[in-house]
This record gives sequence, structure tokens and C-alpha cells, in this order.
Amino acid sequence: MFGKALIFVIAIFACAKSATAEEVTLRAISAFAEQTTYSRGIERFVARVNDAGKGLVQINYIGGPKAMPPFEVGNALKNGVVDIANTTGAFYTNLMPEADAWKLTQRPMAELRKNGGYDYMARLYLEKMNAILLARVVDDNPFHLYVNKRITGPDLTGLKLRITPVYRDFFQALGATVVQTAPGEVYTALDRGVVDGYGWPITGVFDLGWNEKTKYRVDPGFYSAEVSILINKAAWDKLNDQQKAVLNKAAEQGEAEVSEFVTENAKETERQAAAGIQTIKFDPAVAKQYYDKAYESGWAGEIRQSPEHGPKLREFFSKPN
Ligand code: 173
Repeated sequence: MFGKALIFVIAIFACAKSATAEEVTLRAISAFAEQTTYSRGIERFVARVNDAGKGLVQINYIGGPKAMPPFEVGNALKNGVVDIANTTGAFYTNLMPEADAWKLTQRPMAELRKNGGYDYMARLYLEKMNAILLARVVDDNPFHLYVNKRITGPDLTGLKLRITPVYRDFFQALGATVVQTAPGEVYTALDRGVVDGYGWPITGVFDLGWNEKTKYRVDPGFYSAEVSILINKAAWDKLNDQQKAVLNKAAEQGEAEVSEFVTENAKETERQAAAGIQTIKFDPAVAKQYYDKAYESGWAGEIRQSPEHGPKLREFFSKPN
């Protein structure tokens, strides 16, 4: 009797031990401020994984730029300082210039996952970032130019604009002077008049209070903002199939949710107008030139930085005219 009870107790301890031994905790960081538009994807992902992954895999979300400067997130992921990162290609062009080409996609990720575009990028992520792109959680979300001086056409000569690599080639092609800053520095730069405007997507202008310091939005928008959840390859390889399945499912759900941006873009456009941000619209012919120039200068920049891969990415990503 006593012997049986002892075996039972040992068995319980053994189970408990193997359960805790199997549960892996991954560290995640975001290049965007917590609880803002561009961290929403990772925050939902973390919630899903922590719910479905009990006893298997959990994510410890360290947070946003308070924990790490946004332009260092790529490096931290590559070196395994963090296991999971929420960031955009423009923030790690130092390691992988090709990642900034995501902004130029004119096809949805579902199509790129079939046409070879995703696979082509996946090889570059392995080689250059030691990482796997799990999900693109922002797409169908155009960038705009926001300015505090009225412009009548797409000549930006004399304007000093806040940029990231996303906008560099385009704004420079239109004659602007550019200065790169992290999103966290935009408010102060506007407040002090250090810049006359900035590049940013249609959504998220209210997140850090920039609406207070923004007079005009220039239409049309251009490109398609990209924010993705990446995982370090070594961290991924240590997971078993069940753990990988939890992450893959949450990633798939996140990537499917980018469709929400279509309604959100429209809502934010109205919200900006209601907040007093005026729209500068060009004539249709000028608007087309402006839009075409965005892609032409964007691809020229990608190809200049990556003569080997840029042309190939253009074939996968572009929609034929
Ligand atoms: O403007 C930026 O900081 C930037 O490059 C970006 C990229 C994706 C989403 C939001 C902003």
C-alpha cells in the first residue's frame, strides 16, 4: 500500500518536472511604443501565444523603445539578445538593406508566400539576420508626407523632413533635406521647429500626440507600411513541433488580420480632418507623377543598395502596370 502511494507521488513529481522543463519562455521586444498602433500586432501575438501555449511556450514581452532603441532591435534579434522582435525593415537596413523593400510590395503576403517572394526573402533573413519572419502584421497601410508649411506641388526644395530609410530616396528625389529620427523623437523635432514635416503612415499620428503639431497631410499616400514579427533562428530551432505550432498559429492569425487596416485607414483619415489636419491634394496628373516617383525612386534606392537582390525582389513584389 505504502509502496504504491510512493510510486504515485514520484510519478506526480516526475510529470510536474517534465512539464516545467518543457515550457520555454521567449523574450520579445517591439521597435514601436507599447500600446500604440504598430505594436498592436505583437501584443495580440503575445496574448495568443501565452493563452494557447500554457505549459509549452510563453512570451515575456519586454516592451518598446523604453527598453531598447528602435534601430538596435534588429541587431539584438540577430545576436539572440532577444528571441522575438516586432520591427520594420527600415529599422535594420544596416544588416539587411533588402528588408526595406517590403514597403514596395503591391501584392498581399498570401500571394508572396506562393509566388516565391516570401521564400526569396526568407533566405536573406536566414543569411543576414539569423532569423525567420513569422508574420507581417502591417500591410495595406500607406505612408504619407505630413508638413507644416503649405506646398502647392511636389517640389520639396527648402523643406527639412524627418525620415527613416522608408522615405529617404523619395523625399530627396523631390528636393527635400532629410534628417533621420526614431518615432520617439518626432514630437520634439516638430515642437522645436527642427523639421518642417515628416513621413509616417496614415494611422498612428495620434499615438504620440503629433496631431497637435501637424498642419497638413499630403495626398496621395504611397507604398505599404510593413511591420513584422521575427524570431531568432537558434531560438526557433530549440522549439519542438508543438511549440512551433503554437507560434505558427498565432502568426497566421496575425497576418490574416492586416485586412483590418482598410477600415482603419479610412477612420484615421476622418479623425485627422476632425482634428484640424488639412489635406493637400495635387491635380490627378501631378498626383500620378508623385505616386509613380515614389516607386521609381524607392526601387532605384533598393537596387542601388542591393544590386544582387533588388531586381529580383522587384519582380516578385511589383504589380505589372
Ligand atoms: O516612419 C517610420 O518610423 C517608419 O519607417 C515606419 C515604418 C512602419 C510603420 C510605421 C513607421
